[in-house]
Amino acid sequence: MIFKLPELPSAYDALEPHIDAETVEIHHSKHHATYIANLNTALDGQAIADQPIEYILTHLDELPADKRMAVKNNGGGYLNHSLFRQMMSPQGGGEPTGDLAKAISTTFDSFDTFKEQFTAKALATFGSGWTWLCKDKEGKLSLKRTSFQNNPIKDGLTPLLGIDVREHAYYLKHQNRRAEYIADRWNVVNRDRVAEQYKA
Ligand code: MN3
Repeated sequence: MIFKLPELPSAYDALEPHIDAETVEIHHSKHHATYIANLNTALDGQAIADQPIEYILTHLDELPADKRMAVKNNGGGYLNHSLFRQMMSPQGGGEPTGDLAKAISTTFDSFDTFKEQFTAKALATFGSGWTWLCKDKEGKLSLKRTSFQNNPIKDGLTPLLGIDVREHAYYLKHQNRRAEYIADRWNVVNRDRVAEQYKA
């Protein structure tokens, strides 16, 4: 399989004013595209290349040792950024309803506490990485942080919501103000998609 750059669900400027068009365009057409190009190069001629990316990332030992790091980094970059864009919507933001709202209240006491804890985790990331809301096989929610382009699937978890805190995700608009980027990011959370993934 040749991995391809997914089309964005909405225009580059659709997340304005929270996330600026130039950042979305560069993040998609340069960073995301480069992960995919490097992933395809690293997987060239490998039997595992026909598997879905989730399989590949959890079976790196099926690759020759000298290919594993490139596939882990670039395959993770491909998967994380594919999820990232689906997790954002111009009609996003606000509080969840239904089963997800109940699960968040049970796990974190309230939506506000969940938001505070998620934000604190994202702010405390040193360098690049991701912060995630995940569910385990029993549907239990938890917050996770991964470094570089790692994804919680490596621990058997399903990522429901993730935020990229690498500077390329916000520097053009927010410069060094990561807290403002995270605050803006809450306004475009694709609540419906997070709820769907929770039920799936
Ligand atoms: Mn990124």
